[in-house]
Amino acid sequence: MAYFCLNASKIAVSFLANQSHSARFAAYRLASTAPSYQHIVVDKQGAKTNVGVITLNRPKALNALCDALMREVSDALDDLEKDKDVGAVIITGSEKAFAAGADIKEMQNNTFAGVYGGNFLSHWNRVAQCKKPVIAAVNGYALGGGCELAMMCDIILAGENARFGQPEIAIGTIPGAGGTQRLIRSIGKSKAMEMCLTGLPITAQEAEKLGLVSRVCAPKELVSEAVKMGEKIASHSKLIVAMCKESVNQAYETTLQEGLLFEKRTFHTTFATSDRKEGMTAFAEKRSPNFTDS
Ligand code: DAK
Repeated sequence: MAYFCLNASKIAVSFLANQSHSARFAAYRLASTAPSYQHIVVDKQGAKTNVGVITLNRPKALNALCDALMREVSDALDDLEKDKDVGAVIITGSEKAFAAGADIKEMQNNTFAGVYGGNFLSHWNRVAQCKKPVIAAVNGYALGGGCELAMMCDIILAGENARFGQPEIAIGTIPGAGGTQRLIRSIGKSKAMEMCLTGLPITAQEAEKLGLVSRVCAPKELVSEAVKMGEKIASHSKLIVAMCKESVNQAYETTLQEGLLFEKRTFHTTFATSDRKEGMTAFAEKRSPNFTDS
């Protein structure tokens, strides 16, 4: 196992010469040096090691999203966003749990004054603010904050065993990281209301039918399928991908007319980039484009 430096300040990369799950994907493991991660593992995967993979790793608590874990996710995203090679990021958990929610035991003695005054968990939004595409690869439980974390991602792939739910109502509170807002935009009012008010989860198959997830895979193939998707995205211009993500997200944030205007202006802006010219020239010359992300 050979180690080499990727980011002098923070990240060391170890080449895993005999990564088993696919000969097509050379897998690299990022071992954070200062500070090291306690609750997550960060890898770079794919044939070109250009897909960042953040694996939530608190198995005894079913990946309950304690404050320290979410801060590590933010730090990892900071690093992967700065990494010029990385074209897409995956957030995943274990086969049993993507995440069973925010850490209830950590929250149980909080007070209104404390959470309101301290702007409790406000850094969670870092995931939704990532400029690079983020894919959630969800096996097992995605409950409460786990479901909300998945919905902060751009695309959700689900294993056949995935369960999505907003059970906060059963512990005397309500969703606090987008469950009452993003769910309704994704699956409509009636089903979102049903999930939030009953607290009962839905299956991966229902989630696919409702449009919450883009595809359902065999649990063991979930991460490699997500990496394949990440590689496809990473094969395009990172600059244009970021513009496209920003434009699609406008559909969530604005009216149709404002969104259409944003899209048109962003489309026009692609004509100020080298990659737009290269992409169209390569098509006309019947060759693959050489994008420079500029
Ligand atoms: N927090 C802490 N520990 C948890 C946990 C959680 N959410 N979920 C599971 N665990 C722990 C259990 O306590 C148990 O620990 P030990 O007893 O072994 O020490 C261990 O994980 C295994 O769990 P179980 O024994 O319960 O396992 P089962 O297979 O029997 O049941 C389950 C699995 C997922 C059905 C069950 O554990 C469960 O119902 N978990 C709680 C699910 C839940 O209610 N989730 C919502 C939490 S509230 C915000 C951001 C986020 C949030 C709010 C605001 N802002 C940005 C403002 C989010 C809030 C939430 O998510």
